[in-house]
Amino acid sequence: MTLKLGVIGTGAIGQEHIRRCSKVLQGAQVVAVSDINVEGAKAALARIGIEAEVFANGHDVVKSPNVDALLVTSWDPTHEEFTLAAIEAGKPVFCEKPLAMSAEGCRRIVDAEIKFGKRLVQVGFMRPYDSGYRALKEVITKGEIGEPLMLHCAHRNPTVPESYTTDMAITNTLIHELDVLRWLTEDDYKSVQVVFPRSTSKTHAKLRDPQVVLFETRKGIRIDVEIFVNCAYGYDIQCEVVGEEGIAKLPEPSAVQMRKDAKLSTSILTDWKDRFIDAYDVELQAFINDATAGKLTGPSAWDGYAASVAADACLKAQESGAIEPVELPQRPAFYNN
Ligand code: NAI
Ligand code: NAD
Ligand code: ISE
Repeated sequence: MTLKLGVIGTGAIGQEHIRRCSKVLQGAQVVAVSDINVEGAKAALARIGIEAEVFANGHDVVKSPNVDALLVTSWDPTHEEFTLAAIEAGKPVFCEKPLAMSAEGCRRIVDAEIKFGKRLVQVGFMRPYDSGYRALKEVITKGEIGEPLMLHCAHRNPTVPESYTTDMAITNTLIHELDVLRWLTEDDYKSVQVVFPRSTSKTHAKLRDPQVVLFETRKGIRIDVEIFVNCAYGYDIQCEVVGEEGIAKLPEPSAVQMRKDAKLSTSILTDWKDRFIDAYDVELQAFINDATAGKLTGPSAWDGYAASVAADACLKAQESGAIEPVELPQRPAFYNN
């Protein structure tokens, strides 16, 4: 059976996901797309070399009788609306991160899904599908470094556009760590503080960059995450776990080592599309398989909600400078495996 997909948002990642669902993965076909930039959507389909119906409004994609499942890859503030519409239509939906702009918005999605009575939402948290993160988790789970005590992490992008503001370092960028570090440590956040070092001259008036986010978890693990989105030199994701008996570090992406001109060097990637290319393939193949089988198993609406509860506390901490509590309610039984 072929799962017929509708894609809302044909920008950078929308095009990447259309390409992989059409040319790389098995069991799906993109039959409809929409973007507020309709000409851009048509040009994207032509570039990728597929034919699909182009709608001016994402809600028409959701309602189309030809569409079995949705990919929401439009701008962050539009995710909640389209995910709620997909649930109302009873169609599985893969929604890029963040699930919504606040915990309150995510909660509306969680409540709608529970009311529907069956999981329909997978959030685009791809790092748990990354082979490096999986290897790191295995080391921790097997007890090879003893109990984790501290994590030192960095999320660095080479540059961001003028439209990217201080809050987006949390809601658009740190949101990946907010999810993956819960998954990695099997723990939840207790409190958070945000501190601002001296700003880089490469930033602009509406973005304080870099930022350092400091967490304490319920088990007492201390986590520091540097977010630096104008780091200039590359796209660089770091995660080091300090345990009682040793230290485990996220592997670097493989790259050829060069000896040339009296230098020993390896290249650093510059784009998230390349850094997590395999993880995106695996997460979407899982969504296609699970949606076809009628049982979603990937990052859930509850995971999206949990990350956004922490994100809300981070946003508060950016403003207050104080240590802010992170108060995640008990997970409903609906989300137990
Ligand atoms: P983008 O700006 O390239 O694309 C967004 C697209 O959404 C644009 O084409 C825009 O015209 C369209 N759009 C906005 N409002 C719309 C509406 N109401 N109806 C239809 N189309 C609409 O942004 P990008 O980088 O592709 O990001 C899109 C989403 O993907 C974001 O939510 C972002 O957080 C997420 N993302 C996830 C990544 C990951 O690693 N999982 C990586 C990059 C982005
Ligand atoms: P983008 O701006 O390149 O693309 C978004 C597209 O969505 C645009 O073409 C825009 O016109 C369209 N769009 C916006 N609102 C829409 C709506 N209501 N209906 C239909 N289309 C709409 O952004 P992007 O980089 O592709 O990011 C898209 C989403 O993917 C974001 O939510 C982002 O957070 C997420 N993302 C996640 C990762 C990841 O690593 N998981 C990477 C990139 C992007
Ligand atoms: C982008 O939307 C992503 O999700 C990337 O993975 C992240 O590194 C980047 O900071 C975001 O803007």
